[in-house]
Amino acid sequence: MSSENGQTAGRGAADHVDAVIVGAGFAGLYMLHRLRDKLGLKAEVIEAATGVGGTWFWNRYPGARCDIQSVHYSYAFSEELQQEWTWSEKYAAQPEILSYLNFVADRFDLRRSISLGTRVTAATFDEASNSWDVETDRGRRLRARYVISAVGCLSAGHVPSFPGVEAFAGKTYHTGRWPVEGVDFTGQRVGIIGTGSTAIQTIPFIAQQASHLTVFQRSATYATPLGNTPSDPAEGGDGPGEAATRLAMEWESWAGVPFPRIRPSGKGVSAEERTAWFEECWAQGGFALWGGSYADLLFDPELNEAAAEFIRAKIKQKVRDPAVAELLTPRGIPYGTKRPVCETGFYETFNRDNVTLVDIKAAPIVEITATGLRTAAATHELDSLIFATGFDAFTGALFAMNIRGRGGKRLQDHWGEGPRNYLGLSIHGFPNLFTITGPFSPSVLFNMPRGIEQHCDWIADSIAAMERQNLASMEATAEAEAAWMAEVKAIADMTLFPTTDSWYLGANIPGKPRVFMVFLAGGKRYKEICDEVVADNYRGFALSPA
Ligand code: NA7
Repeated sequence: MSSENGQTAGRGAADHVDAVIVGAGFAGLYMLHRLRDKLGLKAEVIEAATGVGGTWFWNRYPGARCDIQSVHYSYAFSEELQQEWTWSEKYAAQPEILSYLNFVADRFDLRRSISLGTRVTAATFDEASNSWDVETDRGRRLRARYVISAVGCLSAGHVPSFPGVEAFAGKTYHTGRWPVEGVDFTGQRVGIIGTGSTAIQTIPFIAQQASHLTVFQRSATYATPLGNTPSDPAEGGDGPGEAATRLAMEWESWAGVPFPRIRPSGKGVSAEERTAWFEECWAQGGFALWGGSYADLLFDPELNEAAAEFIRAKIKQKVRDPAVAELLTPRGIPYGTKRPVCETGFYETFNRDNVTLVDIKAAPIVEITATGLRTAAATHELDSLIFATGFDAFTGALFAMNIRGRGGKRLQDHWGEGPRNYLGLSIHGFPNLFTITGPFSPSVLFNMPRGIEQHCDWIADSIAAMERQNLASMEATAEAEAAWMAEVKAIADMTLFPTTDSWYLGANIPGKPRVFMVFLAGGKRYKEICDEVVADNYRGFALSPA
């Protein structure tokens, strides 16, 4: 219950701000800059970690690296920033990206508005004052007109509930919560559960350190070579004056990463020609095969199967033991409908004497014991166990904030049958709450910094419009939400994506409603829609005067 001065009965006084931003990664840092430095609002970032960086603060496992080129995986909002920073590698590693985000925090004097080591424990909308009451685990309360979630899509780690895990005498780790001080596995018998993106990045590194590495695989993954190199200034793209061209090319491409040589269709193309083109894309590295080969790769099952077969043949060439190669070979799911994975020495790691691959689909994990892990087929003695088991994507971190909207309704309950929102940005019943790269925006299937900047700009412009027009609240209507959900679903259903169990669908979390959570018509189309909504006087939003 709130009183007029923003105090809540029985609790301490609230600090009044215009906006609370939750998270200090790529999204939170730029959102703060926009609101505080461009709009002149009193904005504060609350961040659970002890440093800025978000994903790149937490995911410090050996081998962590971005898999779109560094020059594209950067902010574009400041020409000066772009000139002041030079990436050392084509695909930057986690320490360098973290340094970059720290550089940005200093460059724009952001730290003075960021509360580190502080977690939001509740955010409750007060209908009487049209503002949010935000509580933290440090006992602080903030009263804000706007709350902006910059918590990221993949920040709530998922550790499956294997029986006996608490009995394990060794150390356990989750790749998404890697110790800041690092881990030395020298001489240890290490187990890793999972063969998704993060496992595929870290396995080659851990194998070099551990006395033995046991990889527990449930599903094989299609992985293509990253092809990282030191940055090559001759390649261009980040010189003075090149930023505008690069930005335009990013927006022209479906995933925000330019592949100008993408071919429109692989239909009717001879097998020889396809293979030759796949080979070129393979050599190009990164997401070239997935996002730069044929525009209908993720629509046409027959073409997709040809790409899948191409990758299967490559795995066979790389892995010496045919039985291990076969186990590492994905079958029965279209290529690229789970998050595409880039690798560096992953397959070759299974040629090492100190690495064992264990099939936990054939013989599932039964329990974790004090000294290791028991499957239905064997017991594996381990000193350390790594969970590379992914994230409760999109919704996990939002739910963790205990968000309550109109009528005290909890977001968890409101989304009991699955998340729903408008444009990925706004939720009916939760006024003045904005979600950067929320579910149903292009988010993880678009260049994240580009999508983040577009969202932050849109949110900042909308808040500016509200302030100008003296509006008290802005909220998606139920009708707009329903129409958006239908549009996102209709687009997804045209593709092969929903045919595969993936975290895009929530299928990796037991009991999570299955809803495809990414807008798939590309960032450019998405941006056009967001701009049209504004031009149409915020079509689909209820705007309430103060
Ligand atoms: P992912 O890609 O979700 O991979 C998780 C892996 O863990 C995957 O191999 C899963 O197998 C495996 N997993 C998950 N739960 C279990 C259980 N219960 N038993 C056995 N194996 C399990 O997570 P990542 O962290 O690698 O990557 C997430 C994103 O972070 C990535 O896409 C980038 O965007 C950054 P499954 O395939 O479900 O059979």
